Amino acid sequence: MSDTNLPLAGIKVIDFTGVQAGPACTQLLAWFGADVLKVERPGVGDVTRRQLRDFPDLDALYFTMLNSNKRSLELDTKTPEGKAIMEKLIREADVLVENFGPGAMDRMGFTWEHLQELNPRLVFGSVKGFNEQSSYSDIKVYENVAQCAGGAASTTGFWDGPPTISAAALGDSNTGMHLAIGILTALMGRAKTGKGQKVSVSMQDAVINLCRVKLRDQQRLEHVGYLEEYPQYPHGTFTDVVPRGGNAGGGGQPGWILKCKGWETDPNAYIYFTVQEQDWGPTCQAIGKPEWADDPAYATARARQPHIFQIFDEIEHWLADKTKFEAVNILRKFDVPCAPVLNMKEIAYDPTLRASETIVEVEQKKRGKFLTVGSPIKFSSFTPAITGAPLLGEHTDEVLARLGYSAGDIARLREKKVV
Ligand code: CAO
Repeated sequence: MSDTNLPLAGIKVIDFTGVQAGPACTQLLAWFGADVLKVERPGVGDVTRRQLRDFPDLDALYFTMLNSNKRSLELDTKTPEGKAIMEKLIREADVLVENFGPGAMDRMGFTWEHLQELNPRLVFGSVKGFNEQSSYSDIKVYENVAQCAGGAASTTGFWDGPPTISAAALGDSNTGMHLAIGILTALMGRAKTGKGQKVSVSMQDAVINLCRVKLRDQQRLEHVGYLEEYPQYPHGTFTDVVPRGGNAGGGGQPGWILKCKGWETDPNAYIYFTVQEQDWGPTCQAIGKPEWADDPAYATARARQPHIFQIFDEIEHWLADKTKFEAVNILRKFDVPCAPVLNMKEIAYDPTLRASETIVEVEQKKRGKFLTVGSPIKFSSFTPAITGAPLLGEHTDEVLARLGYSAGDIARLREKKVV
């Protein structure tokens, strides 16, 4: 499918975002065909251009992996001329997205009221750490702060260790994905009403949305005093707060991470093993314990739970001479829900993830080839083509010329460091 036929072709997005939460949202819109213009501080740009660099002077992978398929305009929106250019862009845009610290947009003069005056059809997407009603709404927030405020940290990790952060970007990219859904919804709404609206997503709220099963567990705990799928049941103790459950399954099917051949030297020689209620019989066959299938001490979930770790120990004996891949290849034939614990190297070089374009190799100006994520959303009529990220200000001249600025005007603006 050519770029002009992509579903979001013709949608103009001003990407006034930085770091991860905002850029992840606008990158998704760009993949699906929107014209996404990143507005960045002259000479500085998105802070991630310089964060965790692997080569001196090159845009860092942190930046290139969150800003593919976009264009870049250098613009100081705090100067009168810069503000006037931004207003021209807003007048003709469909979407404006920002994720600055609390109050920054208002301080620049871009209040929601002013944005509506400039363009009543504008969909304005905004990310903050906390929502407007929150008593923490004045606080700046990064990923791990959101994971702590959103319930993820208190419920992740082991009961005898501290609250733990997940490596998955529950606060950042997850919030960006929520915002993208909100923006697309507002665009659908605009098609009916002709009016834009403000779409706000807080990082705390987005994390809470993903922690809904823990909110389920809090209520179950209050009703019955225990949580039977947690390792604390039945021998440990429960308080009135959802505990950390280690690697226990979060649904009705118990599971755990189990050692495979080589675990002594390879920190990822493990599989996730699920004891699925409806497939207990085949599971017993798979692990060489057919006698457990009808044994009353093993045959029901309730009977197994008091000695579930003994059962996992036995399964680990069975796994001792099998690699994680060999084990999964056997277990899959018996319908056991399982997977190897894949390390990032295995993911980076997995040929099937390359074939599905979930992981893609992209050409980046100055850098050359690098690996990044492709769209995890697969469509039947197109596959988003992932391109490189823009250099800082790569499209400044082209954008200003289209707005009617002459080469002389642009040179003057550059001299005054407006662009
Ligand atoms: N021209 C002129 N000024 C610009 C500009 C431009 N093109 N782009 C940004 N600025 C200004 C902002 O207006 C702001 O100025 P003031 O503080 O004077 O109002 C300033 O740059 C810095 O903005 P900031 O507060 O967003 O930056 P920070 O580095 O201090 O904080 C962060 C970063 C992420 C903590 C904060 O932006 C935040 O809390 N954002 C909301 C939550 C969020 O999205 N976090 C996700 C981050 S991903 O981990």
